[in-house]
Amino acid sequence: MPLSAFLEPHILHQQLAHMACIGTDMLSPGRTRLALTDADKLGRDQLVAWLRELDLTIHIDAVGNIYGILEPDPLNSHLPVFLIGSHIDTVIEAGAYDGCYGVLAGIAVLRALHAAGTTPPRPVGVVAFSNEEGVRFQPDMLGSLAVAGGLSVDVVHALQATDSASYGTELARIGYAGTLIPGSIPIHEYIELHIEQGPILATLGTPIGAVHTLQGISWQRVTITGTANHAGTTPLQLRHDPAVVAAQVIADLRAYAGATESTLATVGTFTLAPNAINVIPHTATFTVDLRDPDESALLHAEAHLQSLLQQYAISEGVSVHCDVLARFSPVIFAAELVHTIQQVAAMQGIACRSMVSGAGHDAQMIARIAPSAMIFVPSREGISHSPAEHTDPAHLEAGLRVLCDVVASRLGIAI
Ligand code: HGY
Ligand code: MN
Ligand code: MN
Repeated sequence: MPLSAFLEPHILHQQLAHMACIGTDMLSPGRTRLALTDADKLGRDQLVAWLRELDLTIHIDAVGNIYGILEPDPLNSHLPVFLIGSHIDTVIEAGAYDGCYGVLAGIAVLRALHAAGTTPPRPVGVVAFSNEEGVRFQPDMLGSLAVAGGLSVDVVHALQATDSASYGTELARIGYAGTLIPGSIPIHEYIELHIEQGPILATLGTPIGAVHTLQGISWQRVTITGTANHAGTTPLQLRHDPAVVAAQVIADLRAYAGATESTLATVGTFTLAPNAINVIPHTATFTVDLRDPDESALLHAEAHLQSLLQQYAISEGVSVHCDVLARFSPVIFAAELVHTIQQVAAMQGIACRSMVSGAGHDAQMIARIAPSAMIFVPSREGISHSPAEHTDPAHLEAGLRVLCDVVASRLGIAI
C-alpha cells in the first residue's frame, strides 16, 4: 500500500483546531503566541506531547528549535535527516494555519510512516523553528537562520525583545533552552508545507503551489527626532515635528511602491513620544517592511526610502536614525525538489502552479545549507496574519497528500 494510504487527515484537523485554541483570550480575536511567551510555551508543550506519542527522538536546540525524528535502521542513523518543518509561533491576533499546518502535517507524515511500519532509509524528522514571525524578537526566521549558520547562539541569546526581555532569559524561563548546537543535525533535504497567505491560488482555483522562489525582505526601524513643544502656542514655521515627516515618508513610500513592478512597502508599527494630544511629539518611531523578488529592485526601494527621509528631515529640521532589523535576499529553491512537487501533484491529478512566495519562511534559511522547497495551499481571499485566515479542509488534505508523496518519492518509498 502507498504511504498516503496510512495518512489520518482527521488527526491533522483535530490537532490544528487544538493548537488554534492555544493563545486565545476573551479580549482579542484570533490567537497570539509570540515567541517565548507563556502562550508559545503552551504551544511548544503540546507539540512535544504529540511528538512523544509517536516515539520520535526529540531534540531541543540552544535557540529553542524543536525536532522530532523517526530513526532509521541503526546502520543509517548517522545519515543527514530528511526534514519537514515550519513554525508554531504566531503574529498578534493570528490565524490558525500559518506555520502550524506545516509542522502538524509533518507529524502526520511521520505518523503514516510509523503506521505503515516503514523503516526509512535515513532519519526523517519534523521541526518547529523558533521565532519565525519575528514580531517580538527580530529578525524573523530566527531559529532557521541560526541552523543555517546565520546567527550564533550568543548573538541570539543577547537579542532584546520589543518588550525589552532578553531571548536567552525568556528561552530558559519557558524551559526550551536546549543544549544541541543549531545546525548540528545534518539536513539532507527540507520541505515546507504552508498556506500561501496571498490571493493567487484562491483566485485561480488551483489547490497546490510549487514554490520556486521566495522574495527578498528588508526590515528597518526608523527613529525621527524633532522638538517637543506646545500644540497651541508654537507657530508652524517654528516646529520640528517628526510626525509630519513620518507621515510624508509613509505616504510617498506607498506611492513609490505603487509605481513599481513588484515592490511592496508596509509600515506596521508607528509610535509617537510623548504621545499626548496637545504636545508636538519629539520622536516618531516606525518600522518599514520592504519586499521584492528582485534584489536590485529591493536595493532601489531601500535607497528611495533613505532619500525621502533625508529630503523631508532637512525641510522640517529633524534628525533621522535607521536600524536594520532583518535583510534577506531573494532565494531560489532546489529545482529538483520543485519538480518532484509538480510531478506528485500531476500523478495525483491535482492542479499545481509554480510560484513565488510573498511571505518569508524558514525554507529560505534552510535553502542556504540543503536543497529546499515549499508546497502551498490556497488561503481563502488571500487573507493571512489575521483571525480571518482560512483554508478549506479539502485543500489542507490535498496539501498533506502531496507532502506525503513528495517525502516518499524523495526517500525512494513506493507511492
Ligand atoms: O514576515 C513574514 O513574511 C513571515 O510571516 N515571517
Ligand atoms: Mn509562516
Ligand atoms: Mn507568518
